[in-house]
Amino acid sequence: MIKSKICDILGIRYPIFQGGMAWIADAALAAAVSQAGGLGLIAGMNMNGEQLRAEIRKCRALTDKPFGVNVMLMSPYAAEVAQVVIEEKVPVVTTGAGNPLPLMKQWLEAGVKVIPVVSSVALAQMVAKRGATAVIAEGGESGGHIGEMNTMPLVPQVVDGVDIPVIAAGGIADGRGMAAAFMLGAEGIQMGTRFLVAKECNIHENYKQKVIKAGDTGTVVNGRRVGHPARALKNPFTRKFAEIEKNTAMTDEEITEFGAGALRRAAKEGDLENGSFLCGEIAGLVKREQTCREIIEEIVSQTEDILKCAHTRCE
Ligand code: TUI
Repeated sequence: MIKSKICDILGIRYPIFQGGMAWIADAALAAAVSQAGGLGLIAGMNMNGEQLRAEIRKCRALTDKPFGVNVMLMSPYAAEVAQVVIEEKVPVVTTGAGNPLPLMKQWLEAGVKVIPVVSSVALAQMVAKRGATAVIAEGGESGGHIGEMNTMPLVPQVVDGVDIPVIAAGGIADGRGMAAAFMLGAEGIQMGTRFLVAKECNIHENYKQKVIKAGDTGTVVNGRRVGHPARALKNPFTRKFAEIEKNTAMTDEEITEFGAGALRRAAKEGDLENGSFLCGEIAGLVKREQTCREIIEEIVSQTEDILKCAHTRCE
């Protein structure tokens, strides 16, 4: 049975988190993951406070299991979303794309558990000192906004740097990845890409088909020039983005403007030309649509099998 301290801390069956993917992770997906024994997360990024409140209530109607909200710290709604999390008594928040310290005190005082995504040991230590329950060490193999480091070197260094549980993220989509995360000292995993093709994931069918068809070199990172690197499936949008980033005549503001609305165009409209299909490097392993329960049970069973006979691999 794959279980770790974080399961007891959060009251979940398996130490598997679903990434809080903007425009994607809604109440239906979060509830399905939580019902299957993982930790479902609603993405707060694309919602204002009242929209998030409605989504939280919808999730509560679908599951009595614990679920959380992901607060994207660069969102213009971060402060109001942070307040709604408290008012709605959401038990756990994850944060992304920045330093959560300014919001942490109010959450901790309200009894909300805080699990920040970190992309360095320094940030992990800072949030651990200020009361984080755990950290998610997310490497640059992930889809969406990424930091500088990759999962393999990041996870063990964060594990050595803090004495709270570490959840590994970035490049994990099956039991091999989960077992490897445990070997690095993590006590759980977070996955986004694998859940993109969950039956309960309400994204446009074009998005799911692009993930399923992607191979090992199917993703690319754009946005480094403007300080917002993000990994997405290659398409006309990412090619155009790469061109304009190289163009010194374009200002950073014009580049940022070019990216505006692209996540919605991908997730909701399936716009293959102008959408940004955020996706991790592990997409090549993701080959079919399954329910969240099938995904989670398959990964748990694979991980158990691998860990049971791990020693035979180096005899
Ligand atoms: O947040 C994510 N992934 C995201 S957010 C998003 S929406 C967006 N769209 C366009 C541009 C930017 C964002 C799409 N995907 N993942 C969590 C994550 N957080 N990955 C990396 C980090 C991170 C990076 C630096 C966390 C903290 C950090 O600290 C910097 C600091 O201020 O110390």
